[in-house]
Amino acid sequence: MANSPDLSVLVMGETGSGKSSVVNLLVGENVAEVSSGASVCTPKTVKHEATIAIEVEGQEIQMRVHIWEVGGFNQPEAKPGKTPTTALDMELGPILQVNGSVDVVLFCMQGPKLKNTSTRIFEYVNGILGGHVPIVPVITKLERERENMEKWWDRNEERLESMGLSGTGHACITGLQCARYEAKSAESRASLVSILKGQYSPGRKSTSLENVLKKLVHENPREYNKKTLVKRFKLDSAVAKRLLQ
Ligand SMILES: Nc1nc2c(ncn2[C@@H]2O[C@H](COP(=O)(O)OP(=O)(O)O)[C@@H](O)[C@H]2O)c(=O)[nH]1
Ligand SMILES: [Mg+2]
Repeated sequence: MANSPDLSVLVMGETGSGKSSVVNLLVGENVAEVSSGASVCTPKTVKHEATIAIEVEGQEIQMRVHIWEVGGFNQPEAKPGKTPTTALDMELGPILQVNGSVDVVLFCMQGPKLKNTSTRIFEYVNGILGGHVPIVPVITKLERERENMEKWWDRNEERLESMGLSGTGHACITGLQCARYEAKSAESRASLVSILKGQYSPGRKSTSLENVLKKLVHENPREYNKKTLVKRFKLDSAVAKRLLQ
């Protein structure tokens, strides 16, 4: 556990689930490249910064947020039962080097086309980060939901609960920012900000990514040694040594 005045957020989910759009909503500018149907988006993890005004006990404060759009989930065709990803640990290594801690995971899933891939990716992410950090489902692409976007949750709550995605809050959103959906877009941003605000209690303890990776390394001793940690995860040798202790 570590104290940090800033909030660290991991935005995860399969390619096309709307991660970059969520980042742009939070930052308030188009900083993350949204993939078009034609272009293959980069599988790399990218960091963004946001300053978000929130009210705490009647006072406006500027919440500084480090947002990591985590890549590496670009193999949605993985065979059933196989890990649907390259390696989350490989993505977490560099984040650990730069950031050290994490407060919350926003796990993006497209509501109208909720896929089994998302379920498998979630199980994998949950296996590594679950129990350490809240993993909050962000259901995207809901602008065509009748009445309000939250209705999606009412219909699908049980299904998500059966996946273990419950009790951590949620957001039902659209990542589209166009005149037609202006009100829904503002609502979506407010939902996301509200999740982040909920994690931003003063004096809170952020989760140390080093501890998360340490546990992973110790649970899978055959997979990890100093050489793989330094080379594959691009970790400093001192950090690699600590993880193996
Ligand atoms: N209709 C709709 N399209 C969206 C929404 N969010 C993202 N998209 C589209 O879905 C595609 C993938 O979005 P992107 O944010 O790049 O997803 P990422 O690959 O997870 O980063 C792009 O074509 C976006 O324009 C949404 O809320 N509604
Ligand atoms: Mg993206």
